[in-house]
Amino acid sequence: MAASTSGKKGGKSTGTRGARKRDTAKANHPPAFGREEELRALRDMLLVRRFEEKAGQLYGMGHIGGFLHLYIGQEAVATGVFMARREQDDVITSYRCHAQELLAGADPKAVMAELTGRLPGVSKGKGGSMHMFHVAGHFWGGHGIVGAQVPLGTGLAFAAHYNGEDRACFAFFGEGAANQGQVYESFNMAALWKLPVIYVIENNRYAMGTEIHRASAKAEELFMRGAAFGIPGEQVDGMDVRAVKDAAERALQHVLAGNGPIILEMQTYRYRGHSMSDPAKYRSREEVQKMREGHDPIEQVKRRLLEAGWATEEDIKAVDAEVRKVVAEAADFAISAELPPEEELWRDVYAEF
Ligand SMILES: Cc1ncc(C[n+]2csc(CCOP(=O)(O)OP(=O)(O)O)c2C)c(N)n1
Repeated sequence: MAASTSGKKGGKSTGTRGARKRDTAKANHPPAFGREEELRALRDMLLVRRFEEKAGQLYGMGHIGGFLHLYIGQEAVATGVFMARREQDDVITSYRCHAQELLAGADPKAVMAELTGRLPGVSKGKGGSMHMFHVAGHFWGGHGIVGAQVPLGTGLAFAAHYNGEDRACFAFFGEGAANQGQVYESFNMAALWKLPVIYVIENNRYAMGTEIHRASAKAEELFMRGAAFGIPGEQVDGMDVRAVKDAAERALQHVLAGNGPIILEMQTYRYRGHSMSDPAKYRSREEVQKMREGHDPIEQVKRRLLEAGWATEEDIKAVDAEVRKVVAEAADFAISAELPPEEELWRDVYAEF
């Protein structure tokens, strides 16, 4: 499932002329996790999944209005990247942003309260599902305009580079956004100035209802999209949290060594519709079922924990129960918290310096 245009670990990129295939045997067997890493991955992915399931329920009950894009199925991508990133590294993404917000350290209560439009929400109830930030955790949103976060993420990397700070940026975007002009303008500047930015393409195969082959040339090789700029790329099994963490770690070393940007194409899948209003009739039930049964990122971790004897079924259930409690408390808080008063409409319109 994985290929690369760099072929090298960390170090200097070999460029993209004559793209090299990565050692696929190795790519299919990413470095094993230790017990603590497996348990962290399990907890983090369960937190994201249970949070999203609860958000979906609250939407159905009418507690959440407007847009709601869920991350269910894609948990390994954000989780693996956050396991690799250092505290000071920046992260920015699209409207499908609850996972990154939680993993950056935002309080689940405040995240859920943002979804229900309440004052203690992370954006004071004024941003909603698509516009959440966690500055203390170096998470810069949450952007509703497709692709807008790519130049912004490039700018974050420019700031780090310009100020001589030891910081890189992970800029996430979908495979649909990968066809946009602003993405290539960003690639050009990032490559020209050798900016420490890791472009994470979350290839979940559908941009709203459009299957990737209907919209993208060379749909099987999105990791090659930086070729004209000399940006190396790698295709990663985005359903395997170990593969994601490994690739993100190597990509981080690459950009921090001053080699300029790199692209990681995460091959992933979303189980639910694009947003809550999408009945997802453009694909078969069997297709979704096949991914759930054969590739689910959480089931993979559970299986490995059990096989290694690092956890029992009861231990795993206990982690799930603890996460469910956190999420249930977040939901209770979010439906009862105070609504923003009318004067909040006029606050935060312009930045104050
Ligand atoms: C500039 C712009 N064009 C169109 C839209 C409407 N729109 C919202 S999401 C989306 C599809 C994006 O798909 P992709 O980048 O693959 O991300 P995914 O939703 O799969 O995570 C579109 C066309 C928008 N929000 N912004």
